[in-house]
Amino acid sequence: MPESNGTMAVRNDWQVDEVSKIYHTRLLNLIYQAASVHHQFHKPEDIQQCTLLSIKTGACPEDCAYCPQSSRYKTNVKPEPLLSIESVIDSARTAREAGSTRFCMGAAWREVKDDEAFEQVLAMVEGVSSLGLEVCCTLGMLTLAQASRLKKAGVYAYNHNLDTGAGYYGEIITTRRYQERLDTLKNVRQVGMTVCCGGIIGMGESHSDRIDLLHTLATLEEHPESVPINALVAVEGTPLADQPPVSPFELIRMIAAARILMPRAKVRLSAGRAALSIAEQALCFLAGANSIFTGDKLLTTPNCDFDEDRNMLELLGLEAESNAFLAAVDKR
Ligand code: SAM
Ligand code: DTB
Ligand code: SF4
Repeated sequence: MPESNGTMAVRNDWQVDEVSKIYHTRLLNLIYQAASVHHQFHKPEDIQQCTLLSIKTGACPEDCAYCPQSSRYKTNVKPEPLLSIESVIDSARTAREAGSTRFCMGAAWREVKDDEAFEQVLAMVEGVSSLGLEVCCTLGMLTLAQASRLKKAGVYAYNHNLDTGAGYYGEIITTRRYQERLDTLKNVRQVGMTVCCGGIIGMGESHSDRIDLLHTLATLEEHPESVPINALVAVEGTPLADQPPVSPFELIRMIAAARILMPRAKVRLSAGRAALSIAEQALCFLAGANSIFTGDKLLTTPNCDFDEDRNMLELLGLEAESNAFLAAVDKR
């Protein structure tokens, strides 16, 4: 609802029927509304580039039906132990040189344990953060004490996705509850890390499951600063391997709705981008997406070609947020 000065208020008291109405708006109308919100709250030509690195791959005890890293499914992912601190810092340096301003380390863990591996992750965080990059981690569930140690080591954002609506969650994951995800998000908030939380479409969920996910995210006490919207990458061997690909227009709709509901958030066009044409990605950006993952790999699946991404951004008149950012870091 516009305020008297013409700007939109940031709300976290959305009702499900309001979210539903936004979600079901005629597509071009929805994109137009989302673009207006985007222009009010962001510099629309800025796109943040982020790099993902799987620091510990595969052999995860969880049963997330979409995930090639679960030990329960026979996929092509080869389990790898925790990477060395030096190799992670080297990768972060390369990512920085390639224009990324955020570096996200992912581990195929159900939860963080208070062990030697956690100490090593804390050292990785310190190293990456000293390069001037926004450090993001996604390591599974966290206690308050673990969250606090990560924050102290220099973590800027913690990624922990709700993945889908509460009602559909049990169809996708049985080894941990929705409430446990919310508890981790609460711990992340409490210690002052920023929250990165979004979901996946294309897992067989209904429109109303997506609306529930958007509603839960947009009614958190504080909106996540970062909302990744993923389209399922259907990986052979996982229970969702045969899911038909989701239409790019559904992804665009989801991005637009997230942008309208959470105006200040960075909305990230995440997994599934490699299947989109430039024209489809352009609509995602118009609908309010302002971040992408670059580099040849996401965590375990292929991503877009780096040079093609460069050309796309130039073609669309978009800028990697990094330029100004890196100049500022270099002057420090
Ligand atoms: N193990 C940690 C966890 O589950 O929180 C961190 C890593 S996990 C791979 C991070 C997120 O990646 C998941 O929550 C899910 O949203 C997304 N993801 C994983 N596999 C995917 C796939 N095949 N397609 C789309 N998104 C996926
Ligand atoms: C998120 O929402 N998407 C990224 C990031 N957060 C960690 C991960 C996507 C993973 C896609 C499957 C893979 O490459 O293994
Ligand atoms: Fe494990 Fe995370 Fe994959 Fe679930 S999404 S199986 S917790 S790595």
